[in-house]
Amino acid sequence: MGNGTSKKTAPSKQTPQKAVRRGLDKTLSITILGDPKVGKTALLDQFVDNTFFKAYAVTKKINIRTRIIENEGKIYRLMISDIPGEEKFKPKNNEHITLAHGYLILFDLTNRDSFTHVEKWMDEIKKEGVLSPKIVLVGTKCDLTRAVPLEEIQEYCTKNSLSYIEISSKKKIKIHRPFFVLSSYITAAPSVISSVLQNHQQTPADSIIHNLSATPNS
Ligand SMILES: Nc1nc2c(ncn2[C@@H]2O[C@H](COP(=O)(O)OP(=O)(O)OP(=O)(O)O)[C@@H](O)[C@H]2O)c(=O)[nH]1
Ligand SMILES: [Mg+2]
Repeated sequence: MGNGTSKKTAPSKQTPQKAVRRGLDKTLSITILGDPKVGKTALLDQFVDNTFFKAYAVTKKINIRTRIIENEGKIYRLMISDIPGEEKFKPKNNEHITLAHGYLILFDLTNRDSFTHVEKWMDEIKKEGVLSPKIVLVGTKCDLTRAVPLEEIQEYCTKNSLSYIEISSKKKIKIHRPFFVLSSYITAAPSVISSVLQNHQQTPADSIIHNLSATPNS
């Protein structure tokens, strides 16, 4: 039909989503743990949807959300599981722990018990036999008057080699950082992690976070 010389069709324009998918470096599974009402869902709502709800709605089953981020030149899909804090709504199996690449353990800075219970959430991970779990500790509601002194938290973090970040989902303070810091921690080479942890013994928690994270301030 005489069309042997016709030009090949130009490649179809890629949607940004497709481009991101092609460049996706890895999916990282992150599990958020902590007592009831510490602000797990509020952090996720703010991180994924840029929203904050003043009214408390108890989480009754695992709430899984995803967000794509670019960190240190790589693109990651974060698959984030928000676990009910209430014992009676706890998931029946432990996949949220065994299959996670890393964990955010949240406590409420205005609620001392929720800080004391961090140890319990650490044990939940340890008892599943996760080797060298990547955990970032997050103190929530820093817009309110604190009931847990920073020195005490830092002492705990040094003892347990944890990075620590204080956030407010209500006031949008540092709400991205836990996810970027944990992503860096999960994807870092073992040699980098060990130097990060050594640093951590010597410097205030937030400067470690600054070193780790090539991210926005919020
Ligand atoms: N002032 C203030 N309130 C907050 C903040 N984050 C969460 N809250 C409030 O704390 C309450 C509990 O927050 P949630 O995110 O629902 O708590 P949760 O940890 O998901 O609780 P469970 O689902 O029961 O495990 C809600 O009323 C939120 O509006 C914050 O940064 N500042
Ligand atoms: Mg919740």
